[in-house]
Amino acid sequence: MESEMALICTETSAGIGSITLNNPRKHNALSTALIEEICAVMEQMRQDDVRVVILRAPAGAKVFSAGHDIGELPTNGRDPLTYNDPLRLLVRTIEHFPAPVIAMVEGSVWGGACELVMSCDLIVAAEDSTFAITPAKLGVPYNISGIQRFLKAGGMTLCVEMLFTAQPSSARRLLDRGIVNHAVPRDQLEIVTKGIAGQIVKNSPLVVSLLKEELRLLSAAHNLGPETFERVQAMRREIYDSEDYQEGICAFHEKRSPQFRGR
Ligand code: LCV
Repeated sequence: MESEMALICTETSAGIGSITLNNPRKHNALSTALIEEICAVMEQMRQDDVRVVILRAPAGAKVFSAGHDIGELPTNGRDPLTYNDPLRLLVRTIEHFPAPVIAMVEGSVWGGACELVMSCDLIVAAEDSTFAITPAKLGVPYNISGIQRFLKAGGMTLCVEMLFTAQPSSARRLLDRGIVNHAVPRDQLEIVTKGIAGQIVKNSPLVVSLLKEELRLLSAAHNLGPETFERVQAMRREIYDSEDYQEGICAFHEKRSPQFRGR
């Protein structure tokens, strides 16, 4: 069964649901509208007992997703990445989806889209795809759960480099660190991804669902205390209230390099 929404296309066949980001004009930026479409489709797939979801871009995409829709980031002193930010809702939808979600990555992945991909249960990437974690480039105070996800996925060494430089890293490098499950030639991407999905679909959906929840609970074992949490929130607020935060967004819109002054 195939269907087309404004910003995504979907298909379900033999228990495998496929969601294709389809807003090439904006390089699949994660706008509220696009995220709402994904969440609505995932709810339908949940009701239909879909056993695996593949999240992908159209075949041959140069950009998998450009990350948060920068035009939607607030510039009025409000926290840009709160608990109810659309990306956070999508990340939680994926985490709590009762079946595995596989990110099938082709092209470049930017900022919040890295977090989206890393929230999926498996990542199968084209070997020439790249990943850039960009808050330092844009001047955005990234939120705690997002940083925790990057840290868990990549470990401290790679995480520090990716966060501090904001430069793209190759899928091959991420494969070495165990962040992506497979880095394959582009022409193998769909075959490998569908092969994994096909294996999962053969297994007990109840057990797979239980395993997913157990892994989620076990890997979330180190939580911050309330005081630490509030201290980090206060540090983040200083940034989204800063001139540099405004400058980063402004520079993006004006298509120039930001001039950060540390204020
Ligand atoms: C809105 C966009 C975007 C976009 N939003 O094509 O993790 S955090 O903290 O950083 C978080 C807040 C976050 O995720 O921020 C976003 C991080 N993403 C990036 O830094 C990537 C921003 N985009 C780019 O650098 C380029 O667009 C790439 C390299 C992806 C593609 O470059 P290319 O020259 O092929 P354009 O830049 O011309 O983009 C085409 C249209 O898409 C819009 C962009 O403004 C342009 O719109 P107009 O045609 O109206 O000018 N666009 C691209 N990314 N994240 N809009």
